[in-house]
Amino acid sequence: MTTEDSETAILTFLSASPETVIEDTYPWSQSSNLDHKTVVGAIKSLLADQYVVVENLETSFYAFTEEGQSILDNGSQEILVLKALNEAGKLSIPDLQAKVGKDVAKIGMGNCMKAKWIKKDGQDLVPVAKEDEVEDTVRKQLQGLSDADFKIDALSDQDAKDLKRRKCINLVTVKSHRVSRGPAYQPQRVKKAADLTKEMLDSGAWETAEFKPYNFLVLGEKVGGGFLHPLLKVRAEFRKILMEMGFQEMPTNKWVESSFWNFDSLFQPQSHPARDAHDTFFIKEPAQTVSVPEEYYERVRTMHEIGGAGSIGYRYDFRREEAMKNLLRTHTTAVSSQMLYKLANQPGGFKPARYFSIDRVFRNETMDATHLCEFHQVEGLVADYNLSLGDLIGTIETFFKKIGITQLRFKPAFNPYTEPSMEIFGYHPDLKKWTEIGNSGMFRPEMLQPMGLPENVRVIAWGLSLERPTMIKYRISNIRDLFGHKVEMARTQNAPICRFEDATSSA
Ligand code: FB9
Repeated sequence: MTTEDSETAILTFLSASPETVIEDTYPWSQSSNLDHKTVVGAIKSLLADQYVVVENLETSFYAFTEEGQSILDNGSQEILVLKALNEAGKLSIPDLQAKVGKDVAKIGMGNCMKAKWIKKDGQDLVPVAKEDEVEDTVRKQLQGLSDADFKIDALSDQDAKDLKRRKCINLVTVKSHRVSRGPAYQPQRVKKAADLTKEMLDSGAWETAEFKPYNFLVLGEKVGGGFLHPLLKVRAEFRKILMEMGFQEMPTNKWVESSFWNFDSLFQPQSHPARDAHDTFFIKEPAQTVSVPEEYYERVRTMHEIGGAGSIGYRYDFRREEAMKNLLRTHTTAVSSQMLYKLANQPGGFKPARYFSIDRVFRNETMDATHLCEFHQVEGLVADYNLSLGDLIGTIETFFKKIGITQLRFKPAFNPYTEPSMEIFGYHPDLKKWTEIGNSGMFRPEMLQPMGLPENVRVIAWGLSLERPTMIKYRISNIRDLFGHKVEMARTQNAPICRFEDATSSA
């Protein structure tokens, strides 16, 4: 039975005469074999188009529980017990339970005892009265209720209380309606047009058609669409900040690099521990890179082997085979080296530049709550004449102020490709503690000179991760809840917009 069927049944019923009324949809549905809920649904829709007018009714009445229905059908538990005892003459409790069932025996015995219909004889129970000598009050009350059409006032409060206590009846309240013809009543539902169609325009039917009124209050369908991962929301903020600071993004879409650009061009010796498979993912196929700029390669080899630019180099045999190994880049600094090389060898020669990169890097690390074997590195560099450590610190301060960290401390550190190098610590206003927030340094002349950069060009650079600030921003303690196959989609869907309080203005 669909809502349409109920609509038709209602409109047909009301078509008898203008005065015809459905006094109460609840009994009317029962008598019309319609499900009351569907009838109510149909009335709501007919009401919306004023086919009918309704008056809301609320009817409460008692309804039998299964227990109540079974007492009405088979008699109360006490009567069933008395009947069983009279049939057997006397019964032990286990035998009685076997005969009438545990629940009936338990409730029946209690009420029979109270009514002094039975008594104990040692372990046995014996009947004192015949079941037809006594009155099955409960059954009688239930019968009375049924005869009185379950009306509330068919039972005294006490009886109602007793029958409820014995879980024989429940009070049911039904919301129903008194229905009569409405101002737009018609014996058949005229489907209102929801859309103006080409056919209607061609046929002219639009002139007479009745259109459904627009319901501007109705909520539109939830627009689907994607959700930016929290990491990408923070990345978008960092991009905006770095571009505001005049930096342009480096192309980082190539995750596989040669050891030459990832390590050798950064003056990182081929024996450096980070260059073995424990820390770095080397590519099996293709294992070797196709080519490197040969002249530049020679200058890098020379710098590693015997130095130059005031450096004594590392005094070892630089192996081409090692330099040509393909790997998953361990830092986006591998892209910085290529951009600096291009900067030095571009037509018209070197021009000052500011570059940044934000993309994935891979390190063969043991995974824990804050480390995966891949993360997103954020790196910034400024290449210009006579830059100083002060310029580096100033640039770093400017960046972190824009993400809300104003108090910074710099701790001397070591990187193979920068000297001096500094770890960056910041006081995090929310965490209320000093946190390591990055690393930085001035690229070594041994790295810059072979590229062909002018003698007095200095390159300052710093780096941090995207994961750490994102975990702090979105209060995520375990990195596995942030990144990877275990992430709950809901977390991404409900992640708020990322906005960093730019502390610059409040400084
Ligand atoms: O991101 C890191 N910490 C951090 C950053 C921001 C932040 O909160 C913001 C305010 C909201 C909170 C924390 N770190 C760098 C510090 C630590 O988490 C560190 O334990 C882990 N580091 C990663 C490397 O782990 C092996 C973070 C990652 C990192 C470290 C160094 C660099 C880049 C990323 C670099 C560099 C560099 C140095 C010189 C020249 C060029 C690049």
